[in-house]
Amino acid sequence: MNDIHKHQIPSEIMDGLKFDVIWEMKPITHGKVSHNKGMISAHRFYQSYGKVPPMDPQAFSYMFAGVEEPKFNPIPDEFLSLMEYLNKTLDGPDYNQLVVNWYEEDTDYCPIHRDCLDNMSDGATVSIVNILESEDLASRELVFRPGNYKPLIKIPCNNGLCVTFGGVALTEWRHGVPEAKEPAARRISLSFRSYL
Ligand SMILES: O=C(O)CCC(=O)C(=O)O
Ligand SMILES: [Fe+2]
Repeated sequence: MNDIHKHQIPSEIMDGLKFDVIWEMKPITHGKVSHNKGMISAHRFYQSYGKVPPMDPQAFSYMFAGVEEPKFNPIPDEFLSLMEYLNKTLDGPDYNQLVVNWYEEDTDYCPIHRDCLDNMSDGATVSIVNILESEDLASRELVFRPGNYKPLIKIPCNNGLCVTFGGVALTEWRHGVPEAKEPAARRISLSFRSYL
């Protein structure tokens, strides 16, 4: 696989992912993420489901699950046909973990980071699927930073777009979602991972 691969999720599957239904699943408050400097507030809403990897509190990485009190939330039924589709379609180990991020305000963002690789399955990729409130408003961008002096790779997060990344894009590059520069559609991102 190329390090970043983009493809569109078939409409039969997107039709089963209703924006309003998933928006209702949003936690009440912004969560906290574990960082090398301790727990810091996230600038978006997020929730993790499925396999929770053991957490190393010293690790320099964002860890979206198992913070404070590691616990296992099963992946909600709404997302299972999408996960089965991805597991059937994509090479590599099956996904067993899902982080849902909800971006409400234009100022919500996901800081540039590398995903936690501890206990990630060998040869794993991460797939991020985008669900937008409306196609009439601007889309946010998912940005990859291959290195300090290399140009950024900016991917407009249109509805139904799946961005799959592995190899150095996963293990060495960093990625994030900056604040929207113009009024943007509310966005839900579903990020699938495979942990041992
Ligand atoms: O919302 C996004 O597209 C980024 C999410 C992300 O990087 C993550 O959950 O690790
Ligand atoms: Fe990430």
